[in-house]
Amino acid sequence: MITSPSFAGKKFAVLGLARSGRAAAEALLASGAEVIAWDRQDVARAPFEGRCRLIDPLELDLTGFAGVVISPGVPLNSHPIGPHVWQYGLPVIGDIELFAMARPHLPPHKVVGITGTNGKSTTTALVHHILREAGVPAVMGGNIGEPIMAQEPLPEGGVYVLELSSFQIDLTFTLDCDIAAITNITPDHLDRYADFATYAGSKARLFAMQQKGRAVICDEDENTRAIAASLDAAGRSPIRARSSDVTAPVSPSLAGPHNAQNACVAQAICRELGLTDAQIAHGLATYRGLPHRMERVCEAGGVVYINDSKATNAASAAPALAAFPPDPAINGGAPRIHWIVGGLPKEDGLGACADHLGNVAAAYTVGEAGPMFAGLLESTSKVERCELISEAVRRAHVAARPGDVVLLSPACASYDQFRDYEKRGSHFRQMVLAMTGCEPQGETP
Ligand code: UMA
Ligand code: ADP
Repeated sequence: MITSPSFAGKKFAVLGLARSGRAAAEALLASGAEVIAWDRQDVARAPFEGRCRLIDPLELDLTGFAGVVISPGVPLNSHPIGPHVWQYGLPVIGDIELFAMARPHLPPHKVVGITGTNGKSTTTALVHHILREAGVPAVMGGNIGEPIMAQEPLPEGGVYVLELSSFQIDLTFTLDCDIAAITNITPDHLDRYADFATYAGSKARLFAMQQKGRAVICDEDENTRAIAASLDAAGRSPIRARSSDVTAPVSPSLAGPHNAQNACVAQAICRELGLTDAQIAHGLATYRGLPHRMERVCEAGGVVYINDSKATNAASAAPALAAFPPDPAINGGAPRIHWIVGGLPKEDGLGACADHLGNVAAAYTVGEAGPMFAGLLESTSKVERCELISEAVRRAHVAARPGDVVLLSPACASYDQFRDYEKRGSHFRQMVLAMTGCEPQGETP
């Protein structure tokens, strides 16, 4: 775990004790800080029974505290913790800020921070993979995998590759990334922000926090172009990455135009870190994808089942729909996708998915957004109102013909029926394996 002498003897409250909060509290305790911890769930508090004071910071006089650490899942825009803490002139911070505070005591290293609405995890995992293949000590953390404070510090010359969600950036104030990068900005998480401009502004703060590091910006949408222009105006010369920049062959796990965007950002980051084109080309060619992103679960009876549970907004589901166009050699060129869509809605319409409905043989609507999607799709596509993913898989399995694709790419958050997108994807995978009788193809988280 990452600890720091700078936390010793200081007093921190930690609200939220799931993955990131628990790691933050453990790191603070191990560093010799005084920790007051809280989570509304008993099960999350349990590991800290008897080890620190357990009390909701909302009930505390925070005079003398160094800061309050909250989890990214605690909604800063509506939760009373913000106003309560700010009245004491204290910062509300997250685990990434703790990492930033611990950096001066870590062996000399570099930090790469990657944000964007879509493609953060893929770009982060890809940079991490390219570095590891090139023999550079590297870890990835942040919004992906193990929380960063729970990881072992890297030896000198190591690179911390951090995926940073807007929620995490909102809780971070001094992270000076050696390289900060962004893939794209499209509407998302609008329940957590006053409007789209505020959400986009949150992403832009990653670059504002840099002191002398480089910025890598894929400027293929107007919002990222605006960030690049503001950095130009400040004399910062951002590196502009474009999908067409990647000319080396990439692994099948990086198929599709959306992954070209991720690959070009990863390539620009790795060049800036000093890797050779040959090292980068090797990493791009050998990358194996992440679970829940266009993950091929199995093929049964000529039907391919794809788990794209991480597509939690319309912009990320659209590339999945675009990936399987009708083929004249398959079922006379009929649409092939049996699209399982819905969950907790984030947007009112179909967004970029509307451009690819010609590829959809039938839509199986699920979750809270099910009726909305059914209403939007009924005039163009066959619609089956299912409510549950298990029912959707059952009906799609019956309807799909050889050459078709059963695709979970929900364009919605999962929280109406699942703890997170990973649980939703794992549930889909289990349903598919049970329905088809396929063997699991290597268990994923
Ligand atoms: N809680 C309270 N009181 C409240 C609200 C919440 O006590 O009023 C508690 C909850 O009971 C829970 C904790 O606070 O125990 C909230 O934790 P969390 O949801 O932040 O969960 P973590 O396990 O710490 O996960 C977080 C990120 N979660 C979110 O951003 C919502 C994970 O991103 C991240 O991987 C993890 O830290 C590791 O660092 C997940 C995510 O869905 C993957 N991210 C969003 C996305 O990718 O779209 C941004
Ligand atoms: P994030 O971590 O930003 O959510 P991921 O790499 O996990 O991004 O991908 C999430 C979803 O978005 C997947 O369904 C994936 O197919 C899709 N996706 C990945 N990269 C992009 C991109 N650059 N543009 C649009 N969609 C993308």
